Amino acid sequence: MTPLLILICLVLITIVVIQIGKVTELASSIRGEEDTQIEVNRWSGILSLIFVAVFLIGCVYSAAYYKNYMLGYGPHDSASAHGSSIDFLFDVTLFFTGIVFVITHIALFWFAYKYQGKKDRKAEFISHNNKLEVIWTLVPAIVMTLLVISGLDAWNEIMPDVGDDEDYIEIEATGVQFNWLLRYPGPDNLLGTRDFKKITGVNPLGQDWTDPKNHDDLQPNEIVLPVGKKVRVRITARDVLHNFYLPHFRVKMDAVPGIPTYFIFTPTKTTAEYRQELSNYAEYQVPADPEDPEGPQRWETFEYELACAELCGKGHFSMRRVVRIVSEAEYEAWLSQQGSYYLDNIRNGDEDPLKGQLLDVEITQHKAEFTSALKQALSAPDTVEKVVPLNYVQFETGAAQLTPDSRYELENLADAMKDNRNLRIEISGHTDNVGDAANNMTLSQARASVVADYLLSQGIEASRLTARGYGQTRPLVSNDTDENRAKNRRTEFRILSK
Ligand SMILES: [Cu+2]
Repeated sequence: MTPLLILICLVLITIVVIQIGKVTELASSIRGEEDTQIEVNRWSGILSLIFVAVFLIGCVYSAAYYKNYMLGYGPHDSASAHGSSIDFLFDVTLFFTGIVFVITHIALFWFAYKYQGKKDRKAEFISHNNKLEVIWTLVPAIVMTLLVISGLDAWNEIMPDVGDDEDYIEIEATGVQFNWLLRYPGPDNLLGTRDFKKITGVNPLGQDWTDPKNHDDLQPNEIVLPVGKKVRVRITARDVLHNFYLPHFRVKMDAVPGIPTYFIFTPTKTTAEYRQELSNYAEYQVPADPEDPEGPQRWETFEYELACAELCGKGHFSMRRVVRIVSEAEYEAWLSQQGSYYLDNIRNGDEDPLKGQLLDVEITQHKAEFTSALKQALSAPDTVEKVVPLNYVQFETGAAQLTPDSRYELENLADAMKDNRNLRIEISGHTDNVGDAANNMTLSQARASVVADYLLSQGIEASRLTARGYGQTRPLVSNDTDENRAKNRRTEFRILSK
């Protein structure tokens, strides 16, 4: 109802204004005020010329003034390999449209001045002019064709997919309301499969946990990439439209639910290098926080960013993510600190279809733990005791019977003995304080011997091995909680000589 009333009011107001206009016109012609009108026309013409001059000078001045804030100018050279071709295309377009912009604005206001209403001046009627029409159709058509062709050329150069033999990193960005979910492939360099039907609260991407490629995938909060390495970003969305936009790298691609797409780019400047570039410009030599004049300057706090360039809803602003471009070594260090999403959040929980099974990724991880503990022990000074835990050698409860999965850790140990021919070790078994101390002693001795027997069966010389049970006499921590008792039930070895 209200919109209808407003509409009626608007229509009535328009009619009133038109009627007043007509009355005024009629009244002035009756009173012979044609001269006044001509004076008004003259002033309108002069003011039009002043306006267009101020407007065009203002355009040029503001462009020059804000140059160092605009992408493609000042310090904002593209930070990716393909970016300069996009910037070039932008400049070419700006050149042609700039010429048209200036000419049409000058012509528009010049005509208003030149052909202002005067006494005895009559409008000329031209039905058509072939020559003019050919010119204003052909010139834009040629320019448009040139722009489109060079645009397609740049597109084809930027968009080919990576070849099989190419060295690249593949990451994935999924737009959700209102967030980017980022995924890295982990050490296997392969992203695992997804199925939207598998999406749950703890599985926001719908990853299929029976696919081993998913087991080492990471879900970091920021994008960290090594400089100079080709990156393929898989882009998709879970709900509404989003847009994956990395302004400094001239990367921009719609993220559409159900239509996975990609963008390939190679970062060419680290964050630190970009900051260095910014530090040369006065605009960035001011405090980043105006409240804190002594604090860091704008160039020091600069970060590349991932933005959503689609107006996706009221939480749109919160989709910003920091992008860090670092050296290869820093990237590797960062990567090694990121935990697998599956192992940290899903493993052995309610949603884990592989609950209780040992996974390849865990076998690899356990081997890495063993290798690093051994390396540390081998390089330790002789004054300290060199003990290496065998965390994944486990026995059936109350028995000296190895669990099937223990073989992987035993293989690690056997390999270490073969690789280090002079290594002599003492294998030791330990228990918690539950049960009879004498029984515990016997049990731990039996367990240590089982490990030694395994090594003997692998061809390791008996002279390099001793096995000893310590029962409950050497707890690592006090036996006060279940967790602590589990830590004390352990098998380890001590390096006697190397
Ligand atoms: Cu969005």
